[in-house]
Amino acid sequence: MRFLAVFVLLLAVLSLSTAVASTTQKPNVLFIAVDDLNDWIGCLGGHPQTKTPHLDNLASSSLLFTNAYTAAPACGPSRAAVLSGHLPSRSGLYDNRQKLREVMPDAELLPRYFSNHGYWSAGSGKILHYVIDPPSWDDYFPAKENDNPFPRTFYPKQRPVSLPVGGPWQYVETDWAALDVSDEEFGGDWLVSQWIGEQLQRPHTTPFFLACGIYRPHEPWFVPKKYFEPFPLETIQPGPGYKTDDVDDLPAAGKRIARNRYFAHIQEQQQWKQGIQGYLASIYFSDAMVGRVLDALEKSPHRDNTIVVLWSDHGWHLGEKGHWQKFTPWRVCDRVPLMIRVPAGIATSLPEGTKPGSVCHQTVSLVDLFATLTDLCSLPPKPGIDGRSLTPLLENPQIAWDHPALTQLSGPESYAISTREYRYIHYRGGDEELYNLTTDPYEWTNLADDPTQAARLETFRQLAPQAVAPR
Ligand SMILES: [Ca+2]
Ligand SMILES: [Ca+2]
Repeated sequence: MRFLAVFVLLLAVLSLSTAVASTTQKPNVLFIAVDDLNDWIGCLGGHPQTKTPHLDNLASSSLLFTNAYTAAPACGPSRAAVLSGHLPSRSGLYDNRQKLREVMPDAELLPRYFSNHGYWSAGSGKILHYVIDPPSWDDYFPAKENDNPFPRTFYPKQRPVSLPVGGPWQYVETDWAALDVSDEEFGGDWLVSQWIGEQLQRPHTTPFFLACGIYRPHEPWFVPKKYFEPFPLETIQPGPGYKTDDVDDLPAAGKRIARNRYFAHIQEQQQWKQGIQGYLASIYFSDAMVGRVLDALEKSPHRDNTIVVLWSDHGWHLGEKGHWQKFTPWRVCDRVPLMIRVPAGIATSLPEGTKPGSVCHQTVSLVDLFATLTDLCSLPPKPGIDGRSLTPLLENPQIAWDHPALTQLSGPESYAISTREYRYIHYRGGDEELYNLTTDPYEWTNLADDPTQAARLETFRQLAPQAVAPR
């Protein structure tokens, strides 16, 4: 009897230790989303005045994708696609006015999927579009019960500060200013990076999926004044993709999206340089906040078994094609920063990890992240999702990869398709554009009416999304 009791106890200890070993062996995930960060960052060769030392440093220890595209050029549908694994044309979530849980009431989002497979999932800051979606997380800062992802943030008392209101159409947050506050007094992303850093540095008994949502450079471009200092107003230059007569060769549907009231108003108010300065300062601030998180990881016991993914939900126009803001089919708005770092020896599907400083020019989509992360963490593939694991590219960024990226505009019939060499745009009503990225990375010359491109246009038409979900 005593022998049996000892035997049972031994079995229990053995099975417990096996369970602990098998869970602690799984890699952790640090999932960093930056809001409205376009391709101006240093490691993508963007705006010559951008300062992104920490992003560039992360790229030098990661694999950087130079042709990663968003599933939609707006916060709500882009983030919903990443976290659900479903493109807008599948889910029916096309624009910011649609509520996630009205469109996808039962979707098991990425953090919940990780939780359901033995992970502790937590987040801070903006990961979904202005909601936390409490059932998707084990923990959140601020507390998930309030369903508000933003911690306290300093705002000037008198607003607008810099850009007068042009009319009721103007988004209340379109404004910029250097604030006379410290990072800590500013709060916001500083508090998010503080909480994420604390989670990274404490012991964990289960693997973690930790999501860090950095809100800048989303508007308003209010950040502490020290982030404005490297960008004196008299030195400010437009983005490298700006060209004055660029809209002339767009079809009518393209012209309607391109020139918007914002850019005209900003130019009229002589605030263009100030706006660019505010965006550069906000990028520099967000880079510093990402740096705080990465420093915390560097000093944490989890450094060597944590996968890092950094992505932006979509890009931004600051005058390119006469446009200010987002919601467009062009590359400055649809191409996004994406980097993935996998340390060696932690992912069964990628034993060597990613090669530091490697670069992949193949076309990928943010919707691929769901399948990629479950693959890297040896979780069962989620059935029925869009996208595919990028692990083969993480292993060898040069391999053939013919998977065009679909970026959906605000409805089923308007979209852009990106390959490594070309981009095709289709608008509801039938207008089209075509660009050769090899010779024309800023999409200045629309080739849709060029008779020599007829066969290529036809090939792209065949790639139109099929069986699209209604809006
Ligand atoms: Ca956004
Ligand atoms: Ca043009």
